[in-house]
Amino acid sequence: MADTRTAYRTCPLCEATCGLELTIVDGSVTRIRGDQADVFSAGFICPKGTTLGRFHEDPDRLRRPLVKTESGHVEADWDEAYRVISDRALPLLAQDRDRTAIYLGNPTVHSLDAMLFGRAVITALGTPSVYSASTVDQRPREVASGLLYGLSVTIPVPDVDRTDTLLLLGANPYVSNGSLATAPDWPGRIEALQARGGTLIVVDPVRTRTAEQADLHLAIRPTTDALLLAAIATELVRRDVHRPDPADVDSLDRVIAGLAGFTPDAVADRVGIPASEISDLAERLAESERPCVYARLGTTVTPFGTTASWLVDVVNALLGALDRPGGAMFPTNPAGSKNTRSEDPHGREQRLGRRRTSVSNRPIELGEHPVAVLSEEIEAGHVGVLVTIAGNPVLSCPDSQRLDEALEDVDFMVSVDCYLNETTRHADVILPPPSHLQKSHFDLAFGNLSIRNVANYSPPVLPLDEGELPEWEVIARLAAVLGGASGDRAGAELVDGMMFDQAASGVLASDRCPPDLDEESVRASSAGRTGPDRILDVLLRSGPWGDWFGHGEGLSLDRLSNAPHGVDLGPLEPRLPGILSTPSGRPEFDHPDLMSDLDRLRTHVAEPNHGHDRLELVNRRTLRSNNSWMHNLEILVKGKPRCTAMLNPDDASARGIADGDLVRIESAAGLVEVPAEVTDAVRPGVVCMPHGWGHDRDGTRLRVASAHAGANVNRLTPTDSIDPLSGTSQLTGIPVEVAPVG
Ligand SMILES: Nc1nc2c(c(=O)[nH]1)N[C@H]1C(S)=C(S)[C@@H](COP(=O)(O)OP(=O)(O)OC[C@H]3O[C@@H](n4cnc5c(=O)[nH]c(N)nc54)[C@H](O)[C@@H]3O)O[C@H]1N2
Ligand SMILES: Nc1nc2c(c(=O)[nH]1)N[C@H]1C(S)=C(S)[C@@H](COP(=O)(O)OP(=O)(O)OC[C@H]3O[C@@H](n4cnc5c(=O)[nH]c(N)nc54)[C@H](O)[C@@H]3O)O[C@H]1N2
Ligand code: SF4
Ligand SMILES: [Mo]
Repeated sequence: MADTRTAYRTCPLCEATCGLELTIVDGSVTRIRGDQADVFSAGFICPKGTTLGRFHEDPDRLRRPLVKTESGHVEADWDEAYRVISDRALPLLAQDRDRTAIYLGNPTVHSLDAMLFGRAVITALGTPSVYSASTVDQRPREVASGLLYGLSVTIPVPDVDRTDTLLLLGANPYVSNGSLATAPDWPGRIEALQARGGTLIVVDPVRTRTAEQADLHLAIRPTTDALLLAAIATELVRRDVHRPDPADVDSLDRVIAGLAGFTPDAVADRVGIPASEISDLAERLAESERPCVYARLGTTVTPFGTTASWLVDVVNALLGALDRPGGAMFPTNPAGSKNTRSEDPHGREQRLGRRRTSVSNRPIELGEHPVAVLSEEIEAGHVGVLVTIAGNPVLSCPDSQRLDEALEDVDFMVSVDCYLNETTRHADVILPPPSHLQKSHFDLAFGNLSIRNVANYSPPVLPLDEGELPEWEVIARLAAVLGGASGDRAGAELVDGMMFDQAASGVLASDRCPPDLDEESVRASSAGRTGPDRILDVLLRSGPWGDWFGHGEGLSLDRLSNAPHGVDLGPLEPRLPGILSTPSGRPEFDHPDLMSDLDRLRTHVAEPNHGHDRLELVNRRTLRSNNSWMHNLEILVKGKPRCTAMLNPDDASARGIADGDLVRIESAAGLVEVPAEVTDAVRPGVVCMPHGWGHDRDGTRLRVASAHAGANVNRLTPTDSIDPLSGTSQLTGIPVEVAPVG
């Protein structure tokens, strides 16, 4: 008799946090489908979510540590791997802890273990140089939030379920399933918006799946969203249809004065949208009862990412849509976050650019070096020891060829990763986590970004196999070794104890801690648990919906463990001014660091439009990819190649390029060759490639991915163009030349 069971868990692959229903027969996952009873996703799932069983079984997925030798990477046991780290890294650390760096990749945010224990590695390393995928992604949004609201985690999200006019810029949630706006089933939610008579407007140089669904698609020129938003703002004011919160009128008036001159007429040619259409767009937003503006990746990876993010909030505020149901609202993280902990709205003044990198003087914001400088810092000899956790910067970071070469110069590199891939092949030691189905899951980060307040915990679905360690322990042992302790179970327990103490002391320091709660009771309540689950329990119980260790009805890990489909905490509620942490106690719309960027924005109006000799390169995502790392699953890569360059028919015929021809794309940084896909979905002057491909390097162990290698778009992106406010790399609107090969 087969042993068949059903398990439920949240998908850890992307921000949509879909509930999954897994059928497990004799210890193997035989089916994954959407969990119809999940309180948030109600059965929605995408093709990636069904592959977690295949990922678990992928023979290329690492089960044992690898140590680099003269003849390549060889398996080692855990003790030996940590001994190599201690033998090789500790002498380097003893010389100079400043000559160290860490890179944290995107899946860190999706891993409870890595979220909680990655910090211990940073502390143990004592490094001043933290890098992450944020500076090739959302950092401008966070920097804008830091200035506007006092905290970078205070990010407004679109209230998709209640809006009646949604203006989406630089986002393709039909494919990406959303970002900085956690919502399973974006397609269903957008269709529901339209079914209730609402409107979707998409601004994107490409007619994406999302744009196809839109009531109106405006094909903007890349990098110019800040100009469009400025023109919408001036137009709302000119028509006298703005309706801001009275408390914000003064600061918004100063912004409006600063925006004078950014009229629809003035920006139309540069943004590539007729002035009359910009004016109509402003009118549509103003006439709507519950408008909402939301912008994402296409607007942040530009030289004006921070300014665009700011102007999104300015337009929302002018529309009276900020912090209002149906507008752009602030979630309340059930595991707590900086914006749930303090009742005091008055924070310190924030200023940008106080710290700078050593080689090219780039801003270090929110404690992180822009990843664009990693290669130059290595070249300058500043990185003796490098740690990467869940990242593949050799594919995901600008001028990837240069970084690939620079990594050879790092004295000692250790990676915590599931694969021997383009990045980890440089590592002296690779420490593999178990598969996602073997760890517990809770989305610590997405509670800050969720369009509904929801809490959902998943225990591991499959046990660890012989010789595997939980991910938190892999990372905790690494922290222990780098901190000079032992790299065994005892070392991990030491680090675990320290991380728990930190969380427990946070409880007692909280404004909301009941007066009779003492440290003893906090400790006693977590008895029997270790690792991330123990810390998570403390965070939940002391969070905004917490049970305060038996003082109320609220959330605890026990309660969530008994709710496999999640706990719905209701729609978002207005939170201003309570969550602000600014000197004025209001949003600082006229923050001087933001206002002072308007002169630079003015010069952007006058910059020449590319589009004839030189095209502008933009990026896309594909439904069956997840950044760079799911291409080793046959089911996701089979069929026609997805790594193509989409070209407008006019641009293609002007170059003698036919659909399917191999083309050469060349930028100041490098060149790639990919098949052309001729389509009027891209606006003239634009060429569009997906990111995350290029699995053609030697020394990897990705048998399926290397058979579907594709080309790496980041061979074309330069390191020298960044948003000077946030340090984020420009990845879109890169000038390129495109020609047929041969
Ligand atoms: N299937 C899949 N889903 C994913 C991922 C994945 O790799 N695959 N990655 C996940 C991650 S890490 C993230 S951050 C999210 C990102 O999710 P989204 O923010 O939705 O980003 P993209 O899907 O890349 O869509 C960005 C859009 O911006 C457009 N664009 C480019 N330049 C400009 C511009 O200058 N202005 C405007 N207005 N638009 C522009 C592009 O054409 C593209 O359609 O997706 C997540 N989800
Ligand atoms: N040109 C261009 N470049 C881009 C983008 C773009 O749109 N265009 N998008 C940017 C964005 S938004 C992002 S977020 C970055 C992503 O950039 P990265 O985070 O650097 O790259 P990923 O491809 O997500 O690599 C994830 C790595 O983590 C490993 N991994 C997966 N799950 C786990 C886990 O649970 N634990 C551990 N320890 N390892 C795990 C995988 O094997 C892989 O090596 O790329 C950025 N780069
Ligand atoms: S949309 Fe994202 S969370 Fe949902 S199943 Fe797909 S990968 Fe998983
Ligand atoms: Mo991302």
